[in-house]
Amino acid sequence: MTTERTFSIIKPDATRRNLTGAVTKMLEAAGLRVVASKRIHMTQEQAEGFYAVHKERPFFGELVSFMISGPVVVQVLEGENAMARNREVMGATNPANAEPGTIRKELAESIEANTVHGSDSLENAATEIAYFFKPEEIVG
Ligand code: RTP
Ligand code: MG
Repeated sequence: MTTERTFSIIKPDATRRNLTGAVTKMLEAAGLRVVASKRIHMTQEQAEGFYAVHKERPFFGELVSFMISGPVVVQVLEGENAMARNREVMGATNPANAEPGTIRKELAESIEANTVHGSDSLENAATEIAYFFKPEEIVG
């Protein structure tokens, strides 16, 4: 059994609808522990840097605009198989394809305004955590 850490963002569609608690409740119910959390309003440069891997995708500009359209909550989640477990409770990128009981099925508005981000590998998780948090801000 290995305890992992992964990175999560509660996106602007969720903060706008006052759903940060509802999202966090679902993450905790899935066995994930919030070991760092802060509410921020990303700058355009921060969002472009975070999503640099998607730079060539057709939706890049819209994605960055959406992510800076309001505050977000960035979190570090800890638990057994945290990365995969978080992806599972998030559900499919497009809420229309997400399984019942997942965050995106229950709460998301659209493929873009899909309520949460979650790291898709342990390597990316480490990079994404370091992008937003200093080591001393994470309390396990
Ligand atoms: P995320 O990175 O946010 O956890 O989501 P994901 O892995 O499920 O999706 P990904 O393919 O990495 O895409 C990143 C985010 O871009 C937006 N998106 N829009 N308009 C579109 O076709 C489209 N496709 C993706 C979503 O907000 C997605 O979460
Ligand atoms: Mg992704």
